Amino acid sequence: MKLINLSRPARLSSALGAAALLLSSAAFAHAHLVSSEPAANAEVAAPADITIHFSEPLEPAFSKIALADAGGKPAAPAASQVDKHDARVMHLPLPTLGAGRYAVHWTAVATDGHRTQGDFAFTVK
Ligand SMILES: [Cu+2]
Repeated sequence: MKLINLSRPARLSSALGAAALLLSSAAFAHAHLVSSEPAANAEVAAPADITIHFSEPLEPAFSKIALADAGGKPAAPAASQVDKHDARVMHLPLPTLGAGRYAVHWTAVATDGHRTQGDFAFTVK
């Protein structure tokens, strides 16, 4: 009787532990923005490209960066690319940008198929 009473909470806590592990590994597998160049809200000289570092490797086919000018028009004709040497990094080559504020929209699909996305802006002096 005493053994059964002791084993129940033990089983329950190990089940909770397994569930917590599953949850945290699923959350960990999402690709989150770690840093970017230009940084969010930075004021910079016209950059040659936008580079975003993510927490997880990306699926190149479904991940992208788009850039819009202050009027909402696309400002970068080239396609973004996942870095050949580090799949956690994505680049968008840029034409020479005029002064103004630009909005970056990124979509990142991690290797587990989970999609994350976000926006940030920067200003070209
Ligand atoms: Cu995920």
